[in-house]
Amino acid sequence: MNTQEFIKIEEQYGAHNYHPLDVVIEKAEGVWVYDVEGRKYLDCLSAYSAVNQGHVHPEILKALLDQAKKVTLTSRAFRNDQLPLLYKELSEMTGYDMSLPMNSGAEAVETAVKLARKWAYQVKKVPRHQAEIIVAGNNFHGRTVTIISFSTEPLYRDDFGPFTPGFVVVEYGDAAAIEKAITPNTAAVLLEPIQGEAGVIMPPEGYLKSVAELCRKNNVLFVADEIQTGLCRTGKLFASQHEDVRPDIVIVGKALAGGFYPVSAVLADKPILGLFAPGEHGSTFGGNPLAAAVARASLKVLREEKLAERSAELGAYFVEQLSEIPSPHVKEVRGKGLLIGVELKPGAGGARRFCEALKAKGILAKETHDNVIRFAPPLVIDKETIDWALPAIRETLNMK
Ligand code: IF1
Repeated sequence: MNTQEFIKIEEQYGAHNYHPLDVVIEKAEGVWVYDVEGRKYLDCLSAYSAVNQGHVHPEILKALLDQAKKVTLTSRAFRNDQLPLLYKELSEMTGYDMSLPMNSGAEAVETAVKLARKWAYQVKKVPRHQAEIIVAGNNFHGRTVTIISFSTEPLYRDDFGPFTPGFVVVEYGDAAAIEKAITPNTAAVLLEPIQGEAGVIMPPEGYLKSVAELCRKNNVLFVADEIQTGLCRTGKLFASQHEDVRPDIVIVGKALAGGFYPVSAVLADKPILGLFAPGEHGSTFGGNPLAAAVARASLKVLREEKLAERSAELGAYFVEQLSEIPSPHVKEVRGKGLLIGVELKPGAGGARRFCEALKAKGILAKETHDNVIRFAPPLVIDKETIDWALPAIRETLNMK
């Protein structure tokens, strides 16, 4: 079947909860993906930073296959030989005492919300069920009803009420707004160190440091959602490390399993994660041996291939080259490591048409929030490939 035939079937039988580019991918390797008609594309989205290690990384594939032949799922009613090793390796790599494994990013965010509330009631002695969590406008933390309850994007919220209470929205980047919003019932501040979906929005220099200081002074937990910005994407293991900030709780997902399997986790020290008692929280697939084996291999690739350093070096180069492209449409080029956004001027006609044009030139990028083209290739990209892409990007950014 060809592209159109696949699209026709998808449109007929699938819910239309996405508006994807009309490219039907059949296989992928490293930074390249191939469609059903054999066309080759540079992946500049990395499945929203889930394949930082590159598509179908051989070492992670081997870990998946070797484990899948042994045992894939035991449930947490019994123990397995992979999860303890993942716990230990996550602790050694991130410096947090403990972790709690889940599957999707949203499930890990929900876990962090429950953990912050539990800490508020048991440790901070906030009156039960009155805990407040401060979040930022234009946040994106997932699609569950509780998470969209604190979204400010009507598209993600409308028609999905009634909403979960207990969340206070403040302007992203304004530490004073957080200080004003803190009450004796505040359990936590939940932030993305860089707002991905909002359009690669970087907070002002020192913002994260100020928020961490405010949290410390007011006995409030600082929760960082590093599901998209973490695991080397921005040039360090965690984006919060660019400001030497160590959040109380860190949420990871996506690249934690290199694009092979949904694996997420909440990281924290024992005084916080030690609060969960048996039976209080869980998941059928959370921490299964296949997930743990894949996650262990994915973390090993991040370390051994020094993907944080690579992201920092090649991201700086990519941003510098993009910034030098003269274009009547570009308003700003911004990014940290290989998480890059090209914001277009309002009169440019929207980022979608530029992504369509890039697709025709063999580059797959995704618009976010109408006017921003996100460039986030797998961190295994090399300078030669960036140089290969630049002329096509230059031409596209100068189209009528
Ligand atoms: C979609 C966005 C990106 C995330 C952060 C939690 C989650 C995500 C910072 C939830 C997930 C994905 C979800 C996917 C598209 C993509 C996305 F456009 F939606 F916002 F990356 F920017 N925190 N982001 O970025 O993790 O439950 O999906 O595993 O829902 O369309 P998940």
